[in-house]
Amino acid sequence: MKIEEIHLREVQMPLVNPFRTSFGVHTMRRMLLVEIECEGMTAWGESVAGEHPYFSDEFVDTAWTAIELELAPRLLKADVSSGRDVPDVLKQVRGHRMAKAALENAVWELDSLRQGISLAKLLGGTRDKIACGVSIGIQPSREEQLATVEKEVAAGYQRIKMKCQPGWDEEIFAMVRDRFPDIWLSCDANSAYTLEDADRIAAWDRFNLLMIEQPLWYDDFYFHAQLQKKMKTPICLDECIRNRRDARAALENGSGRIINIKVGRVGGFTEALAVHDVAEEFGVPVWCGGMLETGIGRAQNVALSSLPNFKLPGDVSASARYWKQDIIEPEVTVSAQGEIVVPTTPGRGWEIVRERIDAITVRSLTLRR
Ligand code: OSB
Ligand code: MG
Repeated sequence: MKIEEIHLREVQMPLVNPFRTSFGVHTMRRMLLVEIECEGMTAWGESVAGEHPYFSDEFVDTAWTAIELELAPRLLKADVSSGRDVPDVLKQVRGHRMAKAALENAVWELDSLRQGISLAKLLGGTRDKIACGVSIGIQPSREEQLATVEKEVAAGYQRIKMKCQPGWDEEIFAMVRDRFPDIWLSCDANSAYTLEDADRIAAWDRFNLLMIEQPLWYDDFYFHAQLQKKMKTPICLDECIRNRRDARAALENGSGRIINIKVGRVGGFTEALAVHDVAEEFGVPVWCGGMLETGIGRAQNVALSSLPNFKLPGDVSASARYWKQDIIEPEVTVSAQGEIVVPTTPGRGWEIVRERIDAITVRSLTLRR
């Protein structure tokens, strides 16, 4: 496949509710979308890089620059037969994984259209529905925290993850556990703690959490192993897993017992599949993380989540939790059992609404072969 044009755009979408984590608050999402054109077909990808380099070192403007100056020109010179060929085309460029993923995932989508099969099938998915959880941001008050958890449990979500940080942890876990003794409950610190907190964190075993996500430094899995030895609750690794080697090193080292796979964080579907396989080899379950995606990234997360080792509910939830109006149709909905049906039609399985994308586009650029 010779890609003829790559359209890059930045869109800005206000979130229906502010999303607060230990590293900051999102009220609006700035996102890069790429559209590739090839042999009369068009396919889309999304870069999940944030507005600031707070979750990872990439951000919207670095992703834009990397795509414009380095990545898109390489892809436009290449001849690729599938998404699997893209990492090799881009490999001279180090890092910039979220930027790379936007392009690579669009090529996977293109290939699924060309083959007339669903993206899920092309990726090797085996599930016809996926299990959904939610990630709840740090709320303004304890009352609002409890009310939000109650609402999401009532909606049917199978796992509730609570963002936490020092000062917003034990009391919150105790309150929510008390109200819901049996649900799958987890927390995500986004690296808000250090080893000085290790004994206190180890004592969270009393809350019977399904997992504790990335409690320590974003680039560490050495010290996570020391913490994991002290506690029964599995550590789930997010930020620190950049590729299949990290996954293998972390699992050999005992740094965690669960991996959150974010396709942007690992640089695209090829690497996401490889991380999935490494975890499976270790008997370690994975789940699909979220980055407050638009419908494009969300649809692609649904496809990825249909692979067999996605054994725990992901952070892939309904469009309406994020957006007043999503940019795909129909919007992504979750059943009362907390499941999303995996589409079987060719491609991502949800239609792009171009007028809506145009209306929120703040800059765009076309690159040609
Ligand atoms: O750590 O999983 C995270 C959102 C932005 C950055 C990092 C994270 C998150 C989430 C939200 O937890 C998941 C979602 O609902 O998309
Ligand atoms: Mg996380």
